Parts: sequence; C-alpha cells; structure tokens
Amino acid sequence: MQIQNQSKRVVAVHDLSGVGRVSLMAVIPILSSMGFQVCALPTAVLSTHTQYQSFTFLDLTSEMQRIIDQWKKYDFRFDTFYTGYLGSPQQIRIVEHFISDFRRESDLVVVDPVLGDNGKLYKGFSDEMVVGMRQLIQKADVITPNMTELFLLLGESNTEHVTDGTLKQLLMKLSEMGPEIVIVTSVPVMDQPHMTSVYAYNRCGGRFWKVTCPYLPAHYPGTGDAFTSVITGSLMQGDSLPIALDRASQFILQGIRATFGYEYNNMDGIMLEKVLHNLDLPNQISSYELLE
Ligand code: PXL
Repeated sequence: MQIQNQSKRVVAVHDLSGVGRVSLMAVIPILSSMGFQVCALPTAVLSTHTQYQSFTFLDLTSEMQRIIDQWKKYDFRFDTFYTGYLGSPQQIRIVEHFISDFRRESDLVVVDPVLGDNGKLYKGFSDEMVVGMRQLIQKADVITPNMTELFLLLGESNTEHVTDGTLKQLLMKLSEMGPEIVIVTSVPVMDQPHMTSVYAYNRCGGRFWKVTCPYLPAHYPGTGDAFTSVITGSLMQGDSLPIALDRASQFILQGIRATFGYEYNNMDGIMLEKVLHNLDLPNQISSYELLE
C-alpha cells in the first residue's frame, strides 16, 4: 500500500491585488496556515483592490488558458477548486471549462460569487457578470454570497430587512440552482445594529444554521475573501458545516478586533498576520444555532 500523506491541494482562482489584503493576498496565507498547498491561477494583477480611487489592472484572461493548458500536460490534480474575483464574463467561461475538465467526483468546488457589496455592483462589473456567475454557481458544491450578491444572483431587488423565514426561502432557491451548501454573509440583525449574522443551508439534510457575531462599525475590504478561505480550509479538513461557520466567523472577528484599535486606513484590510496563528488552534467558543 502506498501511504497517502501529502498535503491536500487547493487551486485558488482570484486576482492578485498588491496592496489591501484581498483575494490571493488573503487566500494564500490563510490556506497555507491551515496546512494546505495553494496553487494560484491569477485572474488579474492590480496595484491595489478596486476600492481605492485609482488602480492599475492587468487582465490575465489569455494567460489563464495558457496556464491551464500547461497544467493539463502535467496532469496536475487538485482536491479543491476555489474561485473568487473574476475579471470578465470570458474568464468565468474559462473557469467553468477548467473545473469541468479537471474535477474528480470527490473534489470540492467552492465559488465565492464576487459581484458587489452594499447593494451595488463592484466597479467595472456589468449585468453580463451576473449572468455568467449564475452559470458558474451551477458547478459549485458551496457558495458564499453576501446579501447584495444573493439578491443579484436571484435577480430580485435588495430588501433591507428580511425575516428568517424569507431568508430560508432565498437560500433554498439559490441551492436549487446547483450548490448543495449556500452560506450568506453580512446579514443585518433586526434592531441590533451592533450584531451581524451568517446563515447557511445544507440541502443534504435540509438544515439551516446561523452564527451571530458582534459588528464593529468599520468596513474592511477582503473580509469576505478571508471568511470563505477559512470555510474552504475547514471543510477540507473535515469539519462539519456549523463548525466551519464558527471557525470562519471567529477568525474574522479576531482580525477586525486586532485591527480596529489602531489609527489606520481601513482600505488596507484586516491585519491577517496578527491572527493567522489562531487558525492552528481548536475552536475555542461555539456559537452556532440550528434554525427551526
Ligand atoms: O474582496 C473582494 C475583491 C477582490 N478583488 C478585487 C477587489 C475586491 C473588492 O473590492 O477590488 C480586485
């Protein structure tokens, strides 16, 4: 028997923004700290993320296909496919083909459908991206939209406050489009402006989960990328869905707390390097709830 004790491999399809701790600059340290080999398929190189006033943007669409073709020659295998910020509808199609071509039945596909936030599409994105993303999530096992992305994917208009009952319906509707697990982040808590929730639905078993965390009044880009990276690592290491939710929510809270006390430009993201070591520890607190 050959002992299979190598690190699991995750291919990360995200942009590389030099400054701001988003996308690959968050994904690589987090998943490496959790003990996985990260293989990067960069979608673009930017000077900073797009929430800075100006930035450079080098589109890598044609290079992506060349990289994939080389990987095919070497017959590389990945245990997990994890996609985030994609630069164009054409890139979405390349990634769809890449996943169809390389994935084996037991592999995990995580799609963070990065489209927008605070009710708006990100700069440079059009409705065509939304249409493309609806296609891509059909291939996913797990998706992690925020509230804005949830409504965009469903083609419904943003509603400020949704009840638990409505949110459950929305999660089930998204899951019917393909993914077995749907996790929605940054859900406001009614009458509690200092709290925020994450809701999740697992179609296998039909259960809904919720984790509620304190909300600090600051916006940091990249928290979505860090959240989904911890979810991905946690599922790769065999954690249950509610444990993965706990782990990811607590990591983000630790990151925000580590950063919030400094006089600081929030555009620089959360200080991941101060909290990465926490990923090695067992879960300290359990806060998940089963939604009845
Ligand atoms: O964190 C999402 C993200 C990823 N990549 C780029 C971004 C953003 C959000 O602003 O601009 C380039």
